Amino acid sequence: MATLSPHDALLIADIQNDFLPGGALGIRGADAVIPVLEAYLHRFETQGLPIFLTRDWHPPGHCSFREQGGPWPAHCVAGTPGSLPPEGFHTPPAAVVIYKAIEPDREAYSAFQDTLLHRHLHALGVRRLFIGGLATDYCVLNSVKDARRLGYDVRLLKDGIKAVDVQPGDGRRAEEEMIRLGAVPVTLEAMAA
Ligand code: VGL
Ligand code: ZN
Repeated sequence: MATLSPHDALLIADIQNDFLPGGALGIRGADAVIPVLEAYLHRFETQGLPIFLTRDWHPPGHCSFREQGGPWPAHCVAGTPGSLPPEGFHTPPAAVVIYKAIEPDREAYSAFQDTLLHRHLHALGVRRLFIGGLATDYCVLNSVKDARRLGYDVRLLKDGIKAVDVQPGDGRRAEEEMIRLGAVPVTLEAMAA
């Protein structure tokens, strides 16, 4: 796999302040993937290929929050500073933003769950999805699972993902599972410019 084709699209999950170091659900080392993801964005943008960015976009009191008995500290409350991409993160004007987990009583890690992503991709004739972002063991894993189930070829941005690792090894196991499901790992370096 070297060059991009007209049926490719980029999907980047949850580049939002709350998932970055210092955020409400800060992922150690997540800041390091930002320049890498920006480089992927640039590649897809210059080739005029579709770009999708997800945002975890919870109402206050979302069921995944600890106060509601969920597993996470409150994070990515819609429209708050923590829900926004970091200052200076370049969002290509043509990128489509997919808001997920917007219902108070439903958790949704996958970019496909309760969203129009599959319809967008289908309408654009996308067959192969390059998937990266945060977090490897939640949004990325579940989005890759759904993408494979829906019949997309998947390339996993190995150098553009980072895990929460609630249990040590969660990220590694998620990567193994995605590869077992047919996702092919790629790096920026290995992709022709
Ligand atoms: C996610 C933790 C909490 C994710 C969302 O989409 O990766 N992780 N909420
Ligand atoms: Zn969330």
